[in-house]
Amino acid sequence: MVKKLFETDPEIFAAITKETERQHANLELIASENFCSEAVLAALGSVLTNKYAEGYPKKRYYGGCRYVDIAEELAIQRAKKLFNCDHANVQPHSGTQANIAAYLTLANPGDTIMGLSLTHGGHLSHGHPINFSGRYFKVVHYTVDPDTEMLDYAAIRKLALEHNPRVIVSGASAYPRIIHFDKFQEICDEVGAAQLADIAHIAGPVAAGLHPSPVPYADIVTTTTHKTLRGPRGAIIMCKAKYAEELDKVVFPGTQGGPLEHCIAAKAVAFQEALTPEFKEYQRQTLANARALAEGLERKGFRLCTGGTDNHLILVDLRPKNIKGRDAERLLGKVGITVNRNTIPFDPEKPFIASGIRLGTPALTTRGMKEPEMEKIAELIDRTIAAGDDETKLEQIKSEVKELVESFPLYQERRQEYQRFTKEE
Ligand code: DSN
Repeated sequence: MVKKLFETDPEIFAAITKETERQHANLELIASENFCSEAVLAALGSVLTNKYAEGYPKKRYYGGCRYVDIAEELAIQRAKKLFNCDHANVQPHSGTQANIAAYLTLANPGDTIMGLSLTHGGHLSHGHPINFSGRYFKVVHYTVDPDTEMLDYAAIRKLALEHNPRVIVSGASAYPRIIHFDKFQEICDEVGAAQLADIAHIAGPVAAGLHPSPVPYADIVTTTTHKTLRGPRGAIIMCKAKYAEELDKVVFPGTQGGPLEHCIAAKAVAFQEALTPEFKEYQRQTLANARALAEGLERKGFRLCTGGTDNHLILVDLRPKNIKGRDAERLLGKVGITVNRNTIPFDPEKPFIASGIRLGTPALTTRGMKEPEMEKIAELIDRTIAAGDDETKLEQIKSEVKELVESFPLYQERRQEYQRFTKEE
C-alpha cells in the first residue's frame, strides 16, 4: 500500500515521510497535539472514506450503508460508555463544527452567548468577533481574575446576571486549572441559560475520571477527538436526551453533509482504546508529567500563569525572561522543541507576538516519557532561551534533544517502511 503511494505520487510520499521523521525527531509540546495509534491510522486510511452515508445508522439517504452503520453505531455506543452521556453524535468534522451545531441547537442567531475571551484562554469559536460565533451571536466575554489568573465564578455570575445570556460556554484552550462545571451550572440555572461545555483539551482526563466531568450538568458537551483523547482529527457532541433529536438534525442536514465514515471508524477505535486501564494510566502520567515540567520550569525561574497546573498544560509568562512568545517559539524550534506562542491573561502583546508560550505533555507521554525526562526538558528549554541566537550553544542543545528522542522512538515500523522505499529509489 505504501508502495502504491510511492509510485503514484513521490512528492506526497516524500512530504509524508519527512513529516513522520519530524514527529519522531522533535520534542512535541503543543498541548493540543498527540500521536494516535497504528490502529487508529489504519481505520483512517481505510476504504470507508469512499462511502456516502448522509443521515444516521439505519436512516440513511444512500444504499450500501450496512458496514459503515456498524462502525458509526460502535462509535456512538463507545462514546456514550466512555463519557456516561445520554446521547452522542459522532459526525462533527472538527471542534468548531461541533460548536456551531451546539449553538444552533441551544440558541438562535442574534441571541446572547457568553464565553471565555480568546486572549484569556478561550477559543475562537467561543465568540471571537472574526469567527462565526462572534458574527451570528451577541457575545459577552468573561475573563480570568487579574490576580489569580483563574476563573472567577462570582465575576462570571455577575456578568451573567447583567446580560442574561442564552448560552454560557464553559471550557478553554489555554487554561491550566480545573474547570468547575457544577459552578457554571449554578450560574446557568440562576439566569436561565444553557451550559455548553467545550472539553476539547481535557476530554482525556475527563474520560479517565481525573478531571470533573461536565456531563451530569451541561446541556451539551463538545470535544475534539485528537487532543488528550488521542484519536483521529475530528469531534463529537454529547447531550442530554431532550436535545438528541434536535441536535442530530442540526448536525445533518443542518450544518454538515456526508459524514466522514473513515474518521468515525477511527473515533470508534480510539474510544475502545480509551476504555482500557492503560489509557487511564496514560492520562495519570500525562498530568504527572505536566506537574513535573511545571516544577522544573519554576526551579529555572520561569513564571507560570496561575502558579502551576492541574491538567495537561502549562502557560508560561516569558516577560521575566525578556523574550516574546514568538521569539521563544522560533528559538525552541531551532533545537527541536515544538511549542506555540500564546497570549497570557491581560497580555500587552498582540496574539501574533504574545508574551507567553503554551506547553503540554500529552504527546511526549504517549512516547513513554516520564518525570525525569520532563526535568531534562525544563532544563533544555531554559538553556535555549538563555542561549538566544548563540548557534554553538543551540547546536549542543539540539544534539541533546536528538539523544532524548532516539531513546523514545515513534512510529518506528512505519518510518522504516517509508525509508525502505526512499533508499531503494
Ligand atoms: N487550535 C486548538 C488548540 O491548539 O488548542 C484549539 O482548537
